[in-house]
This record gives sequence, structure tokens and C-alpha cells, in this order.
Amino acid sequence: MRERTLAIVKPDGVGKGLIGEVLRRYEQQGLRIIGLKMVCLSKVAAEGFYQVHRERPFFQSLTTFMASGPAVVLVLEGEDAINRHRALMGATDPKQADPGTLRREFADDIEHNIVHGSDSAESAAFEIPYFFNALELYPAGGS
Ligand code: 3AN
Repeated sequence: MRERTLAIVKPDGVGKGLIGEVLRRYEQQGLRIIGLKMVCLSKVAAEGFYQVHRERPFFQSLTTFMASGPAVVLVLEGEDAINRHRALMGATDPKQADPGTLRREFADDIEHNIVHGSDSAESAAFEIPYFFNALELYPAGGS
């Protein structure tokens, strides 16, 4: 099924100069970039984005990290885009991630793990409009 998913190059990925490398992999794998912007999240905006994790022990440090510098947010579109993007990212913990995945190659640890990707259609339906309105998306076939 053709899907959309939200991707984020997190502040560690931007800091390490990985924006181009991450976007290149998306395009190379046929995930079409239909929305793209750089944002610097406030702590409150990071907390809103990760509200599903608000009871988790890492919530404060995760949201402080996500507000620590600029991030690049994207909407990717393609067949099975959610799972294909998750496969490119690798497991949350880079030590568990498969060789060749973004997290295995570039992430420092389970919290500073370079990229975010929606984990389900329900998450994507919340996460995409958190950052993009309809006029900021340019689907395939549009002009
Ligand atoms: P994923 O990003 O792989 O979907 P989630 O949704 O379980 O993983 O977690 C959201 C984010 O929270 C992760 N990307 C990571 O930055 C952070 N995180 C998850 N688990 C931990 C943990 N045990 N300790 C610290 N940070 C974590």
C-alpha cells in the first residue's frame, strides 16, 4: 500500500553532518521526499511530539535532546513506506541494529540514534500534521 511516513534527522544527525547521507539513502531506496524543513524544537514542542512516551523514564532526557539543536523533518511517500523506512533506520538501539542501517553505522546510543521514523500508520497520521500542513506537501504526480 502506498503510505506516507514522518522522518526526522535528529539534532545528533544534523550535528554530525549526516543530512545529505540520510536523504541520499531515502531517495536511492525509492522513498520520495514530498515535504522537507529544518526546525529547532522548543522543549514543549518536543514533549508534544513524544507525548506517547511521557510516562517513560527517558522522557525528560529524550525531549531535552530533541530540543538541543536543529533537526530536519521530512515526509516520505512510497509503497510500504513506513516499514521500508524503519528497515533503513535499524533497531532503536544501535547495538541491536542490522549492519548497513543508519543507526548501526552512525548512532552513538539508544537515545542519540540519528533518525526518527513513524512506527505505524496511526503514528504517521499524528506526526505528519504535527510539522506539515497540506500546502507544504508535494506528492508524486503533483505540480
Ligand atoms: P523508535 O525511534 O525506534 O521508534 P521508540 O519510539 O521506542 O523508538 O522511542 C523513541 C525514542 O526514544 C528513540 N528514538 C530514542 O531516541 C528514545 N529511546 C527509546 N528507548 C530508550 C531508552 N531505553 N533509553 C533512552 N532513550 C530511549
